[in-house]
Amino acid sequence: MSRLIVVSNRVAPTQEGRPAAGGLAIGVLDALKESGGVWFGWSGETIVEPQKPVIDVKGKVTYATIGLNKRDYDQYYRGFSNATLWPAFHYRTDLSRYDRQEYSGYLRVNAQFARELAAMLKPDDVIWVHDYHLIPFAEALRELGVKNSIGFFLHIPFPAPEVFRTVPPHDALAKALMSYDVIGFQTDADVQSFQDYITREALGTATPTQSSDGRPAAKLSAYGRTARVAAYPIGIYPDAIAEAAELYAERKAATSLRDSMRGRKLIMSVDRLDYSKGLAERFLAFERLLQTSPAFQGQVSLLQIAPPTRSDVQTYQRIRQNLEMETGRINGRFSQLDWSPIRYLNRKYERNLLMGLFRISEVGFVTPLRDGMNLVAKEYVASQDPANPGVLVLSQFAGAADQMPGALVVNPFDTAQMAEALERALVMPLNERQARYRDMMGPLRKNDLSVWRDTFLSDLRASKAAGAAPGAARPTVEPILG
Ligand code: ADQ
Repeated sequence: MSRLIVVSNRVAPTQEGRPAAGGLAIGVLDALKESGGVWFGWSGETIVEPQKPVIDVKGKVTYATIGLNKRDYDQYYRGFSNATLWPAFHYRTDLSRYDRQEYSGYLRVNAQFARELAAMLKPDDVIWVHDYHLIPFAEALRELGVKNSIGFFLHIPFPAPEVFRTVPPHDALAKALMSYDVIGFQTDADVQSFQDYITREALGTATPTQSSDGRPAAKLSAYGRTARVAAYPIGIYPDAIAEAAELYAERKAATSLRDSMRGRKLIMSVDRLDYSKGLAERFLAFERLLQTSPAFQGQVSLLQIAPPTRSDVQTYQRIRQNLEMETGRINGRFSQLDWSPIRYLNRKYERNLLMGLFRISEVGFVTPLRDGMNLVAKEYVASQDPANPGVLVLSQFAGAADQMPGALVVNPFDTAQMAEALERALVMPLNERQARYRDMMGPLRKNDLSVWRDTFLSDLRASKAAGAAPGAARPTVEPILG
């Protein structure tokens, strides 16, 4: 089998079994170990002098990581990736800012990464690029003459064309995406948004086709290029999570939380501290529950775990301050001598322990305003005790909502509806909880993480290097870079 080359902004910690490893890390690492290959990306460090990739060989997997200088970090990572693309793709055009220099830095880092990787490539390597930091990566490789199959998976939503068009270099970004042979999205809605942009804005064409496992896909042609697009919803390994949850629910940290609840119910939320996750709206819904159904006062607490991320991006500092204020206000309003409504913890926890905490909570409250998939929702369900499962309250705007038929699905912009769903979850009878749990565990097992990885890779391996699509090309306007 040809080698697999994975390219992602951050390369997962090379020590295996690290608790912090998330879905991407686990899924990709398994595939790399199977076929052998290279994992290439930013080391996470900022450097002063330019350097060549640092190579670390572990069995069949070679880790190639490269540092970024301060300017690259500011422009490529903090700037265009996280202050322009991330907010816009999560429909927060109000928070998205555009700066030509930052965009120029984004292209520059992609081109630099492409040059470094090109020097390591063999002709039959298959390249799998991840996420919004690296949209122009294939185009940069193609400019260097690389003919290998290159696939791209977008972990975050692809916005509706009207929203995508608010990002000034939208045309260049769409053209860059079309340099990939396979473009994978989390949901059918994301595929549709990209397809709509390509057919309406880029005047391209779309032909329905099938994925290697028979699921619907489309062949898009535009900018003189052809790519296959499909939804590949990322999954988890539910049985491994269930096992970890059972074990860790009996560890000291989980049992002391349970003891501290003294028979009260627990609503649990875990997110990176990010404005897309809807934390403030969630706190307000919980406040409304306490206000409209006072019988719950003193009887239920919300545990929100949210470690800060990207804390050097200004909008992230603001959301943190706002949440601290809201927690203080709600706790001040309702706390009793021996009970506070919200426990808000700004830290990371070992993954397995989180699964144990999910298991001892009655409700999983996962209400992002927009989310590519949201693995926490899937992890919450997989962690439950089948004999006495908790209830998932899930935002309709998480990609996961498509695949979780047993969840109580809510609109996170509707505080009253969220409060009602919490109440319903807290009093739901056992047989209904069990039925809902079963409705979700089936699909979680059927579409686990290996299915995500294997269907994407088999589509990618089946693809040929991008060819010209006659008649689909049109001249594009190149952005003027400052
Ligand atoms: P994220 O936005 O990071 O991922 P999510 O899918 O929820 O969101 O994944 C977070 C992961 O980090 C989960 O596995 C969770 O258990 C873990 N985690 C969260 N908080 C933690 C904490 N306090 N301590 C330890 N671990 C914690 C992006 C997209 C998502 C998409 C994923 C995968 O934004 O929409 O689902 O990629 O494609």
